[in-house]
Amino acid sequence: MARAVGPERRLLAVYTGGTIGMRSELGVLVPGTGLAAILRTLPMFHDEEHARARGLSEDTLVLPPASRNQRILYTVLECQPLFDSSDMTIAEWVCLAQTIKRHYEQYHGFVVIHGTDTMAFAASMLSFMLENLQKTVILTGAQVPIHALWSDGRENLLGALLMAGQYVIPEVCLFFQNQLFRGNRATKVDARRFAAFCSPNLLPLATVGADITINRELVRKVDGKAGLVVHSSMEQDVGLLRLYPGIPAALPPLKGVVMETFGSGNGPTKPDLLQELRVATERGLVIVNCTHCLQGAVTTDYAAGMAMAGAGVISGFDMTSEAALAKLSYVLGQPGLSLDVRKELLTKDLRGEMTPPSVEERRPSLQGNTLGGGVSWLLSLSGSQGSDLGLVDFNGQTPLHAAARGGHTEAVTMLLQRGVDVNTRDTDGFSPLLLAVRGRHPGVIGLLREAGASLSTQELEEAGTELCRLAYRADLEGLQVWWQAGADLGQPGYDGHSALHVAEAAGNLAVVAFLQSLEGAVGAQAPCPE
Ligand code: ASN
Repeated sequence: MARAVGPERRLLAVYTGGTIGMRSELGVLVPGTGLAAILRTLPMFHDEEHARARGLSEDTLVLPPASRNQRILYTVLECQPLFDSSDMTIAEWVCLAQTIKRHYEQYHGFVVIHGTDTMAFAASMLSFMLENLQKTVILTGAQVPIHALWSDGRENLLGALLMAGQYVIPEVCLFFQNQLFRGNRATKVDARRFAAFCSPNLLPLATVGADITINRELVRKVDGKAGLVVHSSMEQDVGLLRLYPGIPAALPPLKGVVMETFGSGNGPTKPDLLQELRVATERGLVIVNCTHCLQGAVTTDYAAGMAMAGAGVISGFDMTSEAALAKLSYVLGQPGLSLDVRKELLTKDLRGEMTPPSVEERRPSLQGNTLGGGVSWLLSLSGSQGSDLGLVDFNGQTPLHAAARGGHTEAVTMLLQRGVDVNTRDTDGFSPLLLAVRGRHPGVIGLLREAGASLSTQELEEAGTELCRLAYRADLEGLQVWWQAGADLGQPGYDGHSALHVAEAAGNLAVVAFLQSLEGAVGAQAPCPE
């Protein structure tokens, strides 16, 4: 992101329709032609005196000076026909992307004037179609026609022109009510208010007030050398399905579906629906899970969310449904990719459209207790007898539990040398080995296993669901520690599916390869160290 330099910045404003230029006919609003002519009459949009002195051509408008040394010149390209954006389809958005490509070298930036109803879809689609974008593209529009006395159109359009003219923000953005959003993060939330859009899971890239505040760290960086690529081959056979309580087990005949689920990605767990989903995903239907909540992300915290994952539904994390639909169309439209590669692409952040969970967030949270910080105290007890070291806290946890949970190899070694019980259980039946697995401490796991520790039957049986969860999240490290601790990686989850099955369904190739490399071992346990 940089402040644009140079005395003149040239923009192309592509006018596709929408309320901003609409007129009333027989009491209803319809798209109206001649937006450039209206803008020419408004001094905030055109400095006629400067245009004449500069000898600008008829089709070029020029803004009054926004800064001392820079002028923003722009040309309005009116599409034929103009649309209420409710009529826009992927085909129109492909044309739009191609128009930008055709004029890419001629202009410094682009403003797309679009109806608001499907503007978030349009911005999402364009973000996937335009790869290696190095120039600013901003969509904007209005809730009230620009020629009305009280209209948001003037501010929105002027703001979009100023932002695209004065800054290089190499992204597809959406400008509305003084906020510049990443286009594939925005969604329309109000049918009438001027603050019609929000970006529920990402802060705005910029906010305009008396000053312009840019969130520089959010703006995507570009590969300086790569040229613009337009992906016109988008899959049209994709759709959106919103779950509702009691939904029957029938899926639409499409190639890709964005499923809007409840809460954090949950759905009904009735067997016929899960079976329908499983059969469909195995047949090759690609289903992406997005929450129908405005804010938040898809997780597998609930069995009802895990069931979706187990049926082969891919997590859309915190993507808006608009972005997920556009991504699905883009990924399924790419020629020559295998189904597994397509599924893998869907789990990746391609254009800043989603925030996949970090490794830290994937880790199970461990609640500390008083013993957690007492390792130095423990080491100071090196003269104690084994019986003191076997004392328990109110959860029935021994110092070995605490040391294992915290990954303190030195303390574990000392405790084992003092002869503490390696298979001691707390009041929940958890062993130090299980806590070391949950804390991902391979060093401690190795020490405990060498000392003869093993997971209990209960711990082994309950591992199945956790293993499926890790496989779904492509969490190899998590799976490896379970394997090291002697868990049976073929142990089924609560719905009868194994980690391998879940990884295959989710297209997590590295996990599939790992589990297959244990072939013969999956269904058995890691050998116990001598
Ligand atoms: N129906 C209009 C459109 O999307 C709504 C608007 O632009 N405010 O074209």
